[in-house]
Amino acid sequence: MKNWLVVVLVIFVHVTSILAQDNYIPSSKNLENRTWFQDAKFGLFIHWGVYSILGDGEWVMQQQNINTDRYELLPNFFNPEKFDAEEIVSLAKAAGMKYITITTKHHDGFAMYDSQVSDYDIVDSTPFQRDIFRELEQACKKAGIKLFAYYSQLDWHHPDYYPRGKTGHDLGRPETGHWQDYLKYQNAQIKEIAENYDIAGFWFDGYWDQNDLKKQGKASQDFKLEDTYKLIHSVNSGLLIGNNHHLAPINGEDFQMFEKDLPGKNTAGFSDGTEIGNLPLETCETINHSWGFNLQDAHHKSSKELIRYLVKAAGNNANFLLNIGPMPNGDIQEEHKTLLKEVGMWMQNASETIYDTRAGEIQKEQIVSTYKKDTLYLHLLDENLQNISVTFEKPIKSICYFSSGDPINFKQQKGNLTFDLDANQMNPIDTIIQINL
Ligand code: FHN
Repeated sequence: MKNWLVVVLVIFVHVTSILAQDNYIPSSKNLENRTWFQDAKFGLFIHWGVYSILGDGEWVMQQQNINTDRYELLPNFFNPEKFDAEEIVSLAKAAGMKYITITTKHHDGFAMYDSQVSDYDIVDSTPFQRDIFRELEQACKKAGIKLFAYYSQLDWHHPDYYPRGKTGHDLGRPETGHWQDYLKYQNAQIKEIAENYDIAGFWFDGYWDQNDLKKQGKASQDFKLEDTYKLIHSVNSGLLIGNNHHLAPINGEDFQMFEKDLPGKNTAGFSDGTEIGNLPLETCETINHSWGFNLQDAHHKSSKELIRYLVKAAGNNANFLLNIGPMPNGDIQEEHKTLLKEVGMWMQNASETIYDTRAGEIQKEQIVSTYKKDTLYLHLLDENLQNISVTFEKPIKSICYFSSGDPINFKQQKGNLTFDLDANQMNPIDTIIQINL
């Protein structure tokens, strides 16, 4: 072989091995956890912080331009004596949820766990002095529910979150700061959460605060995501990392989430052109119109809407993370408790068609499908449907109504499956047809 060719080959092998090191390879524990995640299908999202006192959502600091020194008064009034981790976990469990994702720090920068890196946290700065994240961790463990930590990378409180991104400009902070020091602070908090709490993973948010500037060609700061992800996986390679950056997955992530939209849709404006990657998927949505507690928001979704969202998410291969915002006293609004119970009642009968499933091949406007092993479940989301005609080529053994078990006569010709529906078997929320293959 010519000398120059040997040199080129050596360089090529060296460069590819360096690249390979940079490419994240999930551990087998991580892959197992991803499968658990995909099987779990349904989780409870909790947005809770000192902002709940103001009853105007989690963006109140930004929306009302509250200076940091005034906002810092809020922890003094935060004493949620009705907070009961076990009650919240049992609400989630009764709803059929398998995990809880709660804000350990939202954009306001206030930590809802006992941070050793800062005293701006629930234990050191409130009269309550209890670590609600620890209490949830214990309650979750008892109930067999997994816990995820939401963490906002955007911070409206920390002085070193500077230069600022697209938000947090009029909050009275000095126009100075050291971005690298903010990253150290952020990573120290993330590390202590990963090390000190028994969690299943991280749910990041706020990356878009800088990235949206970058998209507009303006100067922006780099969160060095891959460093943070490496740090987390070096503490525990099994931890699942997702980031609500509204982009296709980035190296080091383990699941991809969509905000207020099913994968591939963009009705809410957060997923414009967002590619669906090949990681496990999740979609999050509010139970009313707000994430954090909003006193005036009475736009509660119906249990029918929530169940249908869950079914459609499963039919699109995604988990559904349904959000509630506890009140400042720690209690959950009665309407939300009732809705969770109603969803749970539906799950008691139909969870078999949701858990452990993957998206089935039949998807139409009002028909979604899920499958596992040799069973395909057709979810009919229109009670007035009279017959079904869909492309389906796999050989079918039998078809029945899932709830009654009553058989359905069908025809399958040239890859087309047809059958009539019995109006008496139709359900106003979701008529489930079981197809045995
Ligand atoms: O700004 C946040 C918002 O408060 C909330 O946390 C949602 C949840 O998906 N995410 C952000 C917006 O993308």
